[in-house]
Amino acid sequence: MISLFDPLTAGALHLANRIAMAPLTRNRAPGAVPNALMAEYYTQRASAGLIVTEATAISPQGQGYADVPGLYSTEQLDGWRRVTDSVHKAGGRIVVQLWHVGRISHVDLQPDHGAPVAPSAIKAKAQTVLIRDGQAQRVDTSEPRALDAAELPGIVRDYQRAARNAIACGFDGVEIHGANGYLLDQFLKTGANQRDDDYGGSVKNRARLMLEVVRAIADEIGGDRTAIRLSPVTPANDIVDEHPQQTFDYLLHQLAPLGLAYIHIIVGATGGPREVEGRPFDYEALRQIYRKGGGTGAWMVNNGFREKADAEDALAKGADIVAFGRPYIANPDLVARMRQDAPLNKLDRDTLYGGGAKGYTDYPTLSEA
Ligand code: 8OZ
Repeated sequence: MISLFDPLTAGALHLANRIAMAPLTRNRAPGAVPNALMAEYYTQRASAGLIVTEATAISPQGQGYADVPGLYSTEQLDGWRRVTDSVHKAGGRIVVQLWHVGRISHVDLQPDHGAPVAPSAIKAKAQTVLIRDGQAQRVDTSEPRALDAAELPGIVRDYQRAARNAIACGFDGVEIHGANGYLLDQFLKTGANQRDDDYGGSVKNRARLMLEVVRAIADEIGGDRTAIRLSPVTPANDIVDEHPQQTFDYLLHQLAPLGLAYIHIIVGATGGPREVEGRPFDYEALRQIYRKGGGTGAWMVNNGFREKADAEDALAKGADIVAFGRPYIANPDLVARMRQDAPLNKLDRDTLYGGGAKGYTDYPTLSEA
């Protein structure tokens, strides 16, 4: 039987174990610049087989929340370099999650207070976070404008440049955020995409932008350092697809030959149940399509894993890596705790988004408890 503690090679990534730290938005990068506190937080979690950073904006237009980091300015790259150096010194592996929020943004976060961009001018029934008078505040997302097809090559180049930046500042690879109702998921799914050009309508057209981004990044840094996160049926950020199985079967068939490091699947509703009412999905069939198409990347699963037995059951059913989100916020030494069957620290929900060290770098390890 495969254990969570067995090593694994995923493309060019050599992981000491199969426990990944899932990407987690924590809003502790004022000015969008990664800082020393973030380096401490990630370094505390370096015993994970792989750390996937919080979602990180590829461009100012890709920003949609207060105090999330970016990967496009010199200052940001210098900040990330300190994070990757420190994680590597502690023996860890770290990839950065590349993010463009699309319509999940607010004019106050956009260059020149412009409208957020989207496949179509359809407003999401969703909220984002702004800082007003020093306080984090939830606000409705702004009305987006539809992207002109002529703007899309520039967005692909922004992703490609961010991937190049990622390698330049020491990341082991990148994970493309293709999930949770952000730009690439908006193009992919019928609920947000009503375009009538080459980027809308058929599955092939809706998947085009995502596949262009994956191929451009794989060309730039190697497929074996490139990964993607997908959420076939999540309702997060007001996203829906009429025929998710058909959409994702096509997508995984196209991703299979690209030699990616791993495919990261959010099972069910992000942060919620793994079964979504009215949205059945066959994940096993999806993995088979990827494997039959020649896909050699590791299969990473995520969402609501907490118990070791539950995670090992996922490995027994064909997953290669399990990504833990909330347990990693509260347990920097999650790997040691799982190894020893030690109890987990309790999550403090009040300190998830924004703030400082409290609820971020002050969760105790076993030796401190
Ligand atoms: C929680 C809060 C803000 C953003 C996602 C990047 O859902 C996020 C996110 C999560 O993928």
